[in-house]
Amino acid sequence: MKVAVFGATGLVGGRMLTVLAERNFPVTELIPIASERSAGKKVAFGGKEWTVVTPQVGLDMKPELAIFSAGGQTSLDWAPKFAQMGCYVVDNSSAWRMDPTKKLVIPEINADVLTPEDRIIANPNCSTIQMLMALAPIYRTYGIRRIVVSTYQAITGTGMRAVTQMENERNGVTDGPMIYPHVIDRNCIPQCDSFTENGYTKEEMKLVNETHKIFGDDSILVSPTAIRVPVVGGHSESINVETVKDFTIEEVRALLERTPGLKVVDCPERSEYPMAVTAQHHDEVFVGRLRRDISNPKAMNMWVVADNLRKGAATNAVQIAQYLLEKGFIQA
Ligand code: A2P
Ligand code: 11C
Repeated sequence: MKVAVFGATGLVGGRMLTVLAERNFPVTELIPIASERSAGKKVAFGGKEWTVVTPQVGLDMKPELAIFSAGGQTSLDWAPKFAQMGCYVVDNSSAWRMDPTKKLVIPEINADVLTPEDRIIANPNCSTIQMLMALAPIYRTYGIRRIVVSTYQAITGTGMRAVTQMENERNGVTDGPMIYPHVIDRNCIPQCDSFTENGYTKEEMKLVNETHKIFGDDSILVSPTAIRVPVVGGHSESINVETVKDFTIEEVRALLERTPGLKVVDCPERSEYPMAVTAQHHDEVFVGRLRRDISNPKAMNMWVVADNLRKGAATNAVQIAQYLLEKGFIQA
């Protein structure tokens, strides 16, 4: 299959190439797309070097599948053009997620909403994916009334330029470009993405709106706080979830342990719990610190960690593409 990776020189794009290769996705021709500045560069994939092309050249090469991760505006500009010529687009940006005509998919949870007519499919935000991976079995079994979530998000979520900012700070370079409004090294910044009119950031509102869309349930109350931390890879989340039905922690642990894509790491007496450094480079979502809320017997607390570039972005997008292939919507 002719596969385009739009944003192939970026952090997520690079990880997409890795995940496509790891999963033996049937790529016969790779079309790496990036901006004019990168045209002509080479990327390695499947034991060969492939030349980076501009979006127009990539479009003219007529890929059958295109995985986009080059920012919202680029997706708005280009995804419809790719879709119009019959290509399936899996888009990792926020551009199409809340469009009622587009599906927002975490394959383990709601792949069944996809039909052959869905030509632009949205990949959810990284912090939503890992939260809902942990909460989906709880939602199905007990119902969910309210979620209170605080995120601790790695700088790779912002892209290459954020990595450069933190490296500069660590190396004492004081006049480098600033992608965040403040220093990030030795700091926690209570702002991910820009602020909206209600005082919450866009990143926080993604946790609310994408949860409603993926579960198909607007009644779930979500109270989010998103924080940027000086971690290179792996988003962490403290989640308090209030259920509709009664639960026991033992039942919930057993339920999460048998859920594909989740890994329970929860042995406090040995100081074993999920952490960014151990979750990085893995595709699973790690869950631990499971305990009943001591202030509310209808709620529980948990700590959820995942590699933001993998399950939070590239892995989820490639899993969507694998589903399209398995269902015969696209042919190898
Ligand atoms: P380029 O490397 O040429 O700038 P990251 O999020 O890690 O910064 O990566 C963003 C990715 O999106 C890069 O591959 C970048 O290409 C690509 N990109 C950004 N803007 C455009 C654009 N207007 N057209 C095509 N690719 C773009
Ligand atoms: C972050 N979640 O870590 C973001 C990155 O809506 O696709 C991805 C932004 C998005 O800052």
